[in-house]
Amino acid sequence: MTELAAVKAALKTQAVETPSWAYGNSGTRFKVFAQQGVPRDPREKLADAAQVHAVTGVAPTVALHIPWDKVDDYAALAKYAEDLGLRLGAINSNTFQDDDYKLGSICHADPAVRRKALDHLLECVDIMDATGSTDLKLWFADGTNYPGQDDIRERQDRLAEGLAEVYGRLGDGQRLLLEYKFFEPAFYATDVPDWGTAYAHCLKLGEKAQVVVDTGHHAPGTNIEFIVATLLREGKLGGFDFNSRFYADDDLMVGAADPFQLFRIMYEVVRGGGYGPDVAFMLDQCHNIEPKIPAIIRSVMNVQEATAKALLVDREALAVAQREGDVLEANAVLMDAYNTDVRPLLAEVRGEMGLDADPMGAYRRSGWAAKIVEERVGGQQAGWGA
Ligand code: AOS
Ligand code: ZN
Ligand code: ZN
Repeated sequence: MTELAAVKAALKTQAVETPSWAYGNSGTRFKVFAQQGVPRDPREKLADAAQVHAVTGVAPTVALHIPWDKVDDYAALAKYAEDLGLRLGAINSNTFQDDDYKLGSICHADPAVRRKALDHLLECVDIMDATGSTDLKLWFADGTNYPGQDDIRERQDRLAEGLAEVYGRLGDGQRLLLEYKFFEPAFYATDVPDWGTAYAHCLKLGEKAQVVVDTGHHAPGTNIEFIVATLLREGKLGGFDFNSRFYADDDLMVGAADPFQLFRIMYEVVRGGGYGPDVAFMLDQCHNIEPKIPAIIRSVMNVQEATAKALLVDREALAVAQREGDVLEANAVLMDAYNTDVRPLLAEVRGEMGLDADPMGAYRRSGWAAKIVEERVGGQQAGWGA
């Protein structure tokens, strides 16, 4: 296989998971601008996700959020997804929207609140059993706002104890993916604030526990690709929540704010052997002012473009320049790949996959947007917390 053929083959196997909540109405704490035609239930979210997959060919799975996607029969929902050509992906838990969780969930000082949170997490594993999902994605809003508010170390003990119980419930082929976030909603001390804390817990839990890197969850200036490289070296990178940000956890379209950062991350993924089924490439975004389905299509395309550029890096030339200490040449090799216009290559790849070369245009022409506006009245609010 020529090198280009290998790049194309790799691009054809790409899988980007879209989040159910991105299809519903969302907003900031100031206002939710409701859009017409948004899904009213989980099935309609899946129907929208199927449109994204139909035009991109690389978005075959959808992440669910419990209870936002609560249904009576999860196996039936999985079957419905299958009929649409999709699969259900990560199950995202919610231990942050009930009044009981004001001071935390599995880190709470009150054992009754911890029990409630744990029962929810165990229920999420039951749902995975029914849907065939392999990943339980945990993000905890737990933390404190004021110094002295609670004992930081005891909260870690409670966290470890809770995670161990959930971990023990995992079946074969199931993973626990632990997400970190440096602040918000807690403003003083978040209980899982950084990759180091997440990594330490996952290491103690065992090989089914891995870390999720949400690209919007770091302090400004953080070198995320370094974290990616480190976690891959340790076999602890479980997946990504992709989105982009200018300030904090903005949840904008991935690749919109900083496509160069996305390329650097994808380069470390490719370099570290993480491009494949063992790392989940999920989107975690909210489309507050832009039309949702096209925004998700654009996001998937942005990930594809960054991936194509990462795959195009001339790694041999880079290694030579690095060995020779040729700083400028090494940098130039990387930048050559980044500065390549990969849109024609991706258009070719899509053609070879039997897809329209222009996913955005294909969606526009499909008539789906007008159809859902006509058919769906009173669409769903995605909920807070993305
Ligand atoms: C919260 O900030 C996190 O990014 C979560 O990954 C996520 O958005 C949430 O779990 C979705 O419900
Ligand atoms: Zn996230
Ligand atoms: Zn987030």
